[in-house]
Amino acid sequence: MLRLLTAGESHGRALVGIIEGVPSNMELSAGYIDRQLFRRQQGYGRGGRMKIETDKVEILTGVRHGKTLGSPISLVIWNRDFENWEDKMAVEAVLKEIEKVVIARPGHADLVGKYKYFFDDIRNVIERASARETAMRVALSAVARKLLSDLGIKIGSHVFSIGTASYKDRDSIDSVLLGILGRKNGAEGVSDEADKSEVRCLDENVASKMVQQIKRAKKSGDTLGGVVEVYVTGLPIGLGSYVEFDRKIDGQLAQAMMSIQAIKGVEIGEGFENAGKFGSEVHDEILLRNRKIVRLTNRAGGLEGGVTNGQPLWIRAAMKPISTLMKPLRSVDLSKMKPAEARRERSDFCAVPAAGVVAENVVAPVLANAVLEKFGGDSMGELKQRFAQEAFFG
Ligand code: EPS
Repeated sequence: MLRLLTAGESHGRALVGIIEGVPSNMELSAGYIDRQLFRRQQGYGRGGRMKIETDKVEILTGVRHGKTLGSPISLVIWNRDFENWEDKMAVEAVLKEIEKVVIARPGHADLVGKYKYFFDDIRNVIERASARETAMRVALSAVARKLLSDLGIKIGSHVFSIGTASYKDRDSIDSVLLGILGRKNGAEGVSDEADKSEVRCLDENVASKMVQQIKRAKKSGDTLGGVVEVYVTGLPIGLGSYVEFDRKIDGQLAQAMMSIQAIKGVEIGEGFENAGKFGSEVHDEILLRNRKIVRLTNRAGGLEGGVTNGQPLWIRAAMKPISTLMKPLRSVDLSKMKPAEARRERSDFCAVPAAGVVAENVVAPVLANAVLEKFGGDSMGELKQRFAQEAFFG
């Protein structure tokens, strides 16, 4: 089974990570991981930091001559911005006076972090709570994504809405998605198309409305959230299980998505929309065609009973607007216990396009774990052989 661990402060020297449990003999290069890191850094609405960082991973252990060894794989991403923060983020004590952050931003981890860890400087909280952490999470997840990709399991995402800029109805986007998902590249084709847009949106008109909204938010010192959708194709029937709560794969996927910074809602398919409909309008009928079971709809989002059902997996996630505002909200100076405006910090205005890339990557370890649990194997050859012989797609 896969185990992942990340470490690193946003403006510290580096982000580091370990992934353990990857079978041997899987081809893996830094370039494969870097492609996901590059995609995560794109998108209209990012702030100044992304001009400083060009994230590249170094593989330190677990890979030899381009193939995994079955041993723990450790990665490092150096923070380029660290050179501007050497004193502020020094490991050793520094003699200089370092200004403390004492005003908490509403919606951020600032206030709770200060009280939980007993800090007099909110900088200690900001540094780890920052979404910079997702760079390493994506890097580690990309390793699991490679494992899935080698088995033909493809992942993709697109941005469904930013602020109120959204598709008018589901049908207009579903017909486009259905076409893409049916092609050779499966769900990865969704990302290939979405990546052509600066907001990762599949429809030009909706995309330009999204850009307009972000521009307006930026002008007024505000921020915006949105909804992203992740798809996975090539999944066999039977990943996850209904027999015990913690083996339900929808629960595991929700945890992976919900733990991305600023994600506040997760649904499988259109979970919330379906709650207001009749059962007859929601469930996907089971039909026979040429003695084969077929489903004409996928409202369940590829999961029934916490188990993959052979249909494309479809997960939606809602991101709240970023909590660092240039037009700050009211807060409190905790050193003086007096009202104050929240701190203005360099920040993104909208990171929804990047969140989609993070989301599509973080589902990979969950699914790779389920694949390893069901099919097993210490080497990629073994896993591939078992998958080819035993995977049932319906
Ligand atoms: C972030 C604030 C900004 C973002 C950062 C997340 O960083 P800074 O405060 O250094 O300008 O750029 O995102 C990343 C660094 C990244 O790699 O995604 C925050 O407050 O969470």
